[in-house]
Amino acid sequence: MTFMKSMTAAFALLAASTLTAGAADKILRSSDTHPDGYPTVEAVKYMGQLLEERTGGRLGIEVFHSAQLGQEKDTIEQTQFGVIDMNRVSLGPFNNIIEETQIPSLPYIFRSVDHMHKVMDGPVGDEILAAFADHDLIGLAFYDGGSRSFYNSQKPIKSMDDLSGMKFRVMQSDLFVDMVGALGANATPMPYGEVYSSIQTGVIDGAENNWPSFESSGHYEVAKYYTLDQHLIVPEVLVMSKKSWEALSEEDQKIVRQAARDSVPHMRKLWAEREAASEAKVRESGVEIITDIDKTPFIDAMKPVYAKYVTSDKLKDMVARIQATE
Ligand code: GTR
Repeated sequence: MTFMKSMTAAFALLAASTLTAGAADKILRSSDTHPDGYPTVEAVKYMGQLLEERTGGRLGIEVFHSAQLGQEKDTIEQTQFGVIDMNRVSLGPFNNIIEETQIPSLPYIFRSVDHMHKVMDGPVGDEILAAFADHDLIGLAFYDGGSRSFYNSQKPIKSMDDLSGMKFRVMQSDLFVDMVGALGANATPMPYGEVYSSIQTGVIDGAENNWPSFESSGHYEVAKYYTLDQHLIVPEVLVMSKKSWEALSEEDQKIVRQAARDSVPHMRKLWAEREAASEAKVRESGVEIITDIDKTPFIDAMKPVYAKYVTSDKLKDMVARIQATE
């Protein structure tokens, strides 16, 4: 879909929704690429319930799931324009526009999901959320995105040598293009919604993602090899359009921010449950899972990527603080 077409589709859907929206007086429209029931979708709905309760029904949220408003890159632009009020996206599609978002998107920057939580719940996370304000957006909260690993339709990948020359889809981020290149493979940036058919028709050999996305997208039906190299633990983010934000009273802004924060523990619980369920479903379907993989060469190969993207003192300092976080 072209940007103009997706804008038109978004307007049409939003106009229709104002007639049928939920109980609150003012409904904030929120976009998500994932299907109904996915942890991110459910977490934003939960935030909407908190908002309705805490504003006595003045404010609520309607989640447009399943990429109804378009693919992530387009919906981010629509959110900046104020056509969409809220958006739940990966940090990846922000990498080319907000340099701070590159830091938690660096391969192997986090030692574990716990480490990621400590960093993103602390001052570094707050600084990254604040950086959205220079781009017509308000950063509200971070959600979980597990760890991302490579899957493909061709063969079991057990080492970097096996990746050589293969073609993988990445999110639309130069950093991820370079990450795949540094591993000796070729990256094709493309919207999430095009990945299934691109694997099926052999345009690409595979992609990379976490258990819930690998499962809910159906990619596991066409990519039968999943190698748990866990190169990324990239958080997801919930943002609001600055335009929509500025239309709220100061009191309501505080309520929105707090409700977003309060949705995080709920999201983490849903995430843990869905990760286990998705893993079970994928394993049951007969996908070959490769776990005995030495990550050291993968980590070493990322040095030029860090050198290219961690350039300013500000970004270097962020990396140092993340590495020093126990
Ligand atoms: C998922 C993430 C989505 C989207 C997708 C992708 O894990 O939750 O927001 O970024 O990956 O690969 O495009």
